[in-house]
Amino acid sequence: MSAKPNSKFKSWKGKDKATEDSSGFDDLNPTITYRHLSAHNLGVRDPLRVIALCDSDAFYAACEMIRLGIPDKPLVVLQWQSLIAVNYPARTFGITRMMNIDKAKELCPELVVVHVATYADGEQEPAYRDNPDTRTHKISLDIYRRESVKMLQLYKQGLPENAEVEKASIDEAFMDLTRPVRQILLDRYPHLARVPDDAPMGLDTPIPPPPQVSWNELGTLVPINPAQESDADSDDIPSTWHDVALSIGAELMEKVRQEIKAKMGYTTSAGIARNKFLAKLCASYRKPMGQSILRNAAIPNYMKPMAFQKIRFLGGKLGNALAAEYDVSTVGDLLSITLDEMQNKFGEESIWVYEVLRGIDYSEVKEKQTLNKSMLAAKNLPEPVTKLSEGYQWIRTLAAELALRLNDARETTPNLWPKTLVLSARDVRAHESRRSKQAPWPFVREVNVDVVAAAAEKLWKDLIDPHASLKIINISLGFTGIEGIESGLKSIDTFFKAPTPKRPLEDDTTNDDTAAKPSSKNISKDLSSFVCSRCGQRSSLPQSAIQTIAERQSALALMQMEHEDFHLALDLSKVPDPARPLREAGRVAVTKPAKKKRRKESPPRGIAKFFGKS
Ligand code: TTP
Ligand code: CA
Ligand code: CA
Repeated sequence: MSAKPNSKFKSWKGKDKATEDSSGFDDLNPTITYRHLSAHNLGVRDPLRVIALCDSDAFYAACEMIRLGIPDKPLVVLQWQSLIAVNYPARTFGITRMMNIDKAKELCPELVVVHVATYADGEQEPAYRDNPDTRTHKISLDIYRRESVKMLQLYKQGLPENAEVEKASIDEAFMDLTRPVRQILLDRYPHLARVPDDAPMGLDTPIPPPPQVSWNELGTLVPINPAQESDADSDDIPSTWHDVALSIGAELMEKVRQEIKAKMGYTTSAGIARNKFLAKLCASYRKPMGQSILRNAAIPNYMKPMAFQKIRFLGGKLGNALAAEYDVSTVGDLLSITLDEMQNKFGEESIWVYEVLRGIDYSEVKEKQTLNKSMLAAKNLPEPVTKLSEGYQWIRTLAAELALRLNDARETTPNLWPKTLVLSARDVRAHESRRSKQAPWPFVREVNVDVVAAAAEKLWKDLIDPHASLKIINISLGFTGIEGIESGLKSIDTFFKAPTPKRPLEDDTTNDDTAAKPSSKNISKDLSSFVCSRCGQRSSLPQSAIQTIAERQSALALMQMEHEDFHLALDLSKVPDPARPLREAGRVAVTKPAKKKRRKESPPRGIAKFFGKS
């Protein structure tokens, strides 16, 4: 439960109109009372909130350095012709991600060039090759995914249990350190844990002034006054209790980053601040091997010179519209615009723009369900498939990837059970751009390329008319409805313990006993529709598609998968970044608007028009 804001915490309540001089940075040094310290869960409005974002340095390149046992050599990772990762030694030669590989070799003749592993037709495992063939090979990012999973586990193990860890991309994670920091703070300053008998306002009495923080060894401070030389300001400016909290967070991060280095060999960089947006933003302030701390007092001067179009979601049409409307480019330029004006021009929901410009972000750090409900291997074909027989080589390649992904996932969650195998193909000429077939997946423990390929080939034959002329440009193969051990086993149990209590749709003749149970709480009881947890939209199956329970479930799973594709496409269209071949690496995360004046979880309305397709 969040504590009721006391009347004297005016800054907790919505914004007053921004004034020219305050610019709305009005909550940088909130008064901390005993009530704050005794409250168990102030959530995202905790005035002593401490969030960190930890990102691996030159991640894919680091994975390859460690795999090859060459710690200090300049190295780049190539995906076809694009440089996708450049290690720090290579960066000293002026090599950048945008560069052409020949140019990179020219700058550094001893450059180690690793092409990402690829799957070739019929191979069960991806392999490293110097010159993989785009026409027959498929990229494998499996080793990076595996390292990523291990690293996330180490973050969780290395931090106190009450820290929250959320994977943010393949090489980064957010950590909410507020609770462990609070505990350490109260241990170190036990006088804060108890309201003194003579406290004039009881629980609402402000706590005594904080000690001066010594930031040595804790990281790089983003300066409060960047114009001044050196970090002299850190000693002169009295610390706040939030600074004390940040410094404890920095200790925790230092420790966990050292553990990652010791156990896995990776160096990381972290940003530590009062929310996710700022933590992500300052994580790249000093890279590599650094942690940067953004004190509240440093927020205004850090934000003001920033090009606002660099901020996620302000990079696209909305950013362009703001730039055009006011003919400006920096955050500072936009601070004189009042909330009212912004909302009049860009809709009520633009409060999140107003807030983000002031470094305010109330999004939560939340551990996502680590279990992916679906797994997809897809390939854009270099040459279109024009007849049935040409598809088999790709199906085998995709089957190999899918089998490996499932087996990898089973290493962390044994007995993962996908319920459905879905094959889909996109024909350039067809009216319906993507056609699919799916089948229930049996509970087989041994999943290998042969088993998956055999099932997929069957689907392929069902999908493709041998007499039709084809022009298929993309094939994807996926597992959907993946469940973990407990639910899987329970389902099998109930299968053996017939008769089971009535289930709403037990008109089925298949033996897919779990099918009666929606795999997700978002799926309607009668398996006719699901509600997307991201946009709240309900999608229903057409009546004709509904036959057996297994078919309903497969069709729903497919619909969910396609709906997720749609969100992915939408996300990508919000952050135009054509130079990026892969989407795994995170950008500045302004996760969705904060709550005030907002409709619950609904997508922005007034500003929605700025997020459409270009
Ligand atoms: P990043 O974290 O953006 O970059 P990085 O880890 O290589 O370097 P830095 O030290 O600056 O953080 O991306 C993580 C990985 O994601 C990167 O190693 C390779 C992959 N990636 C791509 O495949 N394509 C891209 O365009 C980007 C940006 C990353
Ligand atoms: Ca990185
Ligand atoms: Ca990253």
